[in-house]
Amino acid sequence: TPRVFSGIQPSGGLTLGNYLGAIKRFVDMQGSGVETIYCVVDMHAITVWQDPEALTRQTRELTAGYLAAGLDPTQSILFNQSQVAEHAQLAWIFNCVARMGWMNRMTQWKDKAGKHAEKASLGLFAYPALMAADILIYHATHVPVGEDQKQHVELTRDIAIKFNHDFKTEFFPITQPVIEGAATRVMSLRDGSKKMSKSDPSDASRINMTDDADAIAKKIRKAKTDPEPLPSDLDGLEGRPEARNLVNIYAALAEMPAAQVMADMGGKPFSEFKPLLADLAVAKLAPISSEMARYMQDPAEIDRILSGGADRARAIAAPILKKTYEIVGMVGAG
Ligand code: AQP
Repeated sequence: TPRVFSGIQPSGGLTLGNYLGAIKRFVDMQGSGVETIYCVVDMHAITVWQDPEALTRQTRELTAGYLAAGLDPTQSILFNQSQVAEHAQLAWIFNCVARMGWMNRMTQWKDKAGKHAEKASLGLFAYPALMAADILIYHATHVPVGEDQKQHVELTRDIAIKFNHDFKTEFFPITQPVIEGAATRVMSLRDGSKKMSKSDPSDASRINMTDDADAIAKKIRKAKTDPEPLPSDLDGLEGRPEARNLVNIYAALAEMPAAQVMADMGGKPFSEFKPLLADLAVAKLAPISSEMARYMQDPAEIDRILSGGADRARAIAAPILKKTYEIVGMVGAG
């Protein structure tokens, strides 16, 4: 059976980008005859400084977000990365398989380290090797991600191919990225050329999953647009990134193709479209955010779910690590 793995960093609050690009799709894949494993990747989060108390809170909040959005911990495996040591153990092997040049080409590394690469953590540079381990420690076949993570999933494939080649084996599968739907790249509400991101300094650039109805409506009302009304087909969005972004958000929230949104909304000025989008966003997000708040009242229950998930994850990961050590020639693994 296909096995799906994906993760999200507890590096801040969840955004609409994380919800539409990741969580919503994780939930949609659940129970459709595939095995689903979803992770709170706390070890990735600490590649940039995280206040320890904030890391704990954000880990629980992200877990609450997964649950509130409909992830069922009896159907899917849900856990935090640091509880399953096999991720870090396989990552070391992959650090020795991957090449410095491959990491140097990663756009996320270039964006996040910027001109100060010497001051970035070694972990930030090695991030994609840990991500490859996250995926391959389960022999996952499919990885649902947003567009921004495509390059890292491709690197995961390169690592599997090189490992298999170096050790003359076919042990690791060649994983498929799954990048589908209208919202694989949700853009900033202030700048249609930048992705919506939890670490953007401007709060007005994103919708947070914890925003209340007023805040959501205000951010959408103030979202950057151009003065033209909406076109009636997708071609008309060419060269209008802000308009395209709002249409894609609408389509993803309404679960309809973007072309259908254009057919319904074509000709409307933004002064009419934005309130419709705001109402839709509030209707879809408010129940999730109140459910998140409810889960957050019982952190012990969240921790219990994560540790139960970690036990199930470890049961899959441990034999795969053991076999990897054997292939590499580590004494004591056999
Ligand atoms: N704007 C986005 N549109 C669509 N998908 C997105 N994802 C993130 N932003 C968007 C997807 O969410 C998943 C988890 O992302 P992550 O938290 O692990 O890392 P990220 O991509 O670095 O997210 P952020 O919000 O941009 O965090 P910061 O600001 O800390 O870097 C991934 O599947 C990602 O594609």
